[in-house]
This record gives sequence, structure tokens and C-alpha cells, in this order.
Amino acid sequence: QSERVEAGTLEMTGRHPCYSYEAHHKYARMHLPVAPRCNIGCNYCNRKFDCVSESRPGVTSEVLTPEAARNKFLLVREKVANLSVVGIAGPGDALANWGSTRRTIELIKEADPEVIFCLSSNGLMLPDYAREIVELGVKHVTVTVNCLDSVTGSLIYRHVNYRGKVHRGAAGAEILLHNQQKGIEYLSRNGVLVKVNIVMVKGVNDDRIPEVVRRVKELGAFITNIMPLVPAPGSVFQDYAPTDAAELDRMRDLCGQDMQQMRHCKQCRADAIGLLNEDRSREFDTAPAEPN
Ligand code: CLF
Ligand code: SF4
Repeated sequence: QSERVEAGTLEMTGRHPCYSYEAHHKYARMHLPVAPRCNIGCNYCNRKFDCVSESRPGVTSEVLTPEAARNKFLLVREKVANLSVVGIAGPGDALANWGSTRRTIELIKEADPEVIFCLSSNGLMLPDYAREIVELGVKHVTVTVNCLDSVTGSLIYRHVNYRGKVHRGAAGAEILLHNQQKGIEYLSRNGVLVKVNIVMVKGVNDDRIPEVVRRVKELGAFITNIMPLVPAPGSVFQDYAPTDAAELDRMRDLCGQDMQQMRHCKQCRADAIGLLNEDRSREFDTAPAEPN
């Protein structure tokens, strides 16, 4: 992997609070919620809230236009020290809203060429957009990969809406899992550092997580982030037990033998701002605060 990555990218990664443990005490990120739609149905999600594959359930972020997102970035840059990363992580899927996601990146790049961009996606549209992602100069992409086989996939994904056609069950999962892997390989080969999020669901995909980690390593991924299931109310998995913290740690230890593990993820909102440990998003709300 590192042979294909330019020195400049590794320097950026040293200032990326999610990719570098050391950086997360010092460098801030902001998420711009410009991507409301999603093209798949995960059983741990109810689509009323932010994407659960990269966020904390139960939180709803206000959607911004690309122009409003650029303005918010300019405001936040003045007030938040060491803001290094601008991420697009929902509230739906960054690539299911590619027009807005791309426009937002272009506008912010014009305003500040030093920004490190980061995208988070379920990966369905990666074969379509990976080339443009590379051309835009995005060097950090997160893909959520929960399994490799379509039978397990059919337990996690209700449907996959691919190029206007809805595919259910194993057939849908097959398309998604194929596109995720193809996309990870392409991005990794083209100098992008890919982080793979894996949501650990006991009795569904937990015994298969080590093989997911080995496979994405083969495809060139940089790091994996095994996340706990926090079931969203109203989702198919709403009554499933949240992932036990000790079991999660053991899984990270096991997979750490094969691949670098992220252990400091905070499951942020799609509009999170600040250091990973301090969410300052409410300071920059444009909507009136909700009553407690
Ligand atoms: Fe945002 Fe995600 Fe980029 Fe980080 S978050 S798009 S990689 S800049 Fe980070 Fe938040 Fe965990 Fe995500 S702590 S949920 S891993
Ligand atoms: Fe929900 Fe994210 Fe899954 Fe889409 S990819 S269904 S937003 S958890």
C-alpha cells in the first residue's frame, strides 16, 4: 500500500484525526451534511436519522446545499483551531448524492486548497465515481463493508437500489459487495487511503469479520474500524443487543494481527465539528435549537 501512496498523502494523513491516533488530540474535522439520500437499506438503519454506518443513531443533521456548506466551512475555519479535514458522511450516502458531494468539494477547494477531504460511503456507486474521486484529489475514503458473502449480506441489507433498479435479498447484496470490493481496490491502487468500517452484529456477521479484514487488506485498504452496533429505533435490528464492548475489543485485538485497527472512533454525527472528543456542531446550527 504505502509504495503507491504519495509522500504528500502520508503527510496529510498525519493531520487526519480518524486515520491517525496521534492526530486526533490535535486536529479537528468538520462534516458537511450535503448528502441526504441513500441507495441501500441496512437493517440497523431507519433512514430517519444520520447514516448508521458512520454515525451515531438517533441524530438528525440538517441538510445543506453545496453553497451553504462552503459558507459554513468559511465560518467554522475562523473559529475552530487546527481544522484539517472536511468530511462528507451523510446524513445518507455521499455517493448517492454525487452531484452535491462533488460540487461541495469543488467550492471548498476553490476557497482553500489546503483542505484534506474525506468521504464516507456504502460503496455501491464506487465503480461509477472512483475515477472522479481520484481526479478531484480526494485521498481519504471510508467504505463500510460488513461481510463478503451475499447470504450474510441478505441478513444485513434489505435492498439495494442500483442505477434505478431495486434488488432485494442476496441478489442486492451481491451487487453491493462486488462494487465495494472493486471500488476499494481501484482507490487503493490509485493512491487513496481507504478506511473500512465494519459494523459488528452478534450472530449475524461477527464470526466473519476476520475474513473481511483480511480481504480488504488484500485489496489495499489502509485501516479497518470495527464499530459497535447501536440499533436505531424502528430499524429491523432495533431489538438486537448493542455490541458488547469487551467482545468488540477482543475482535479488534484478533483482527489487529492482520491489519491496523482504528480504536478511537466516536461515531460522529453527519454535521460533527471539532476534535473527535468534542462535538461543537450545535455552536454552528442554522436552525433554532430543539427544546429539551
Ligand atoms: Fe469524517 Fe469519517 Fe472522514 Fe473521519 S469521521 S468521514 S473518516 S473525517 Fe472518524 Fe467519526 Fe469515527 Fe467516522 S470518528 S465516525 S471514523
Ligand atoms: Fe442507513 Fe447508512 Fe445504511 Fe444508508 S448506508 S441505509 S444511510 S446505515
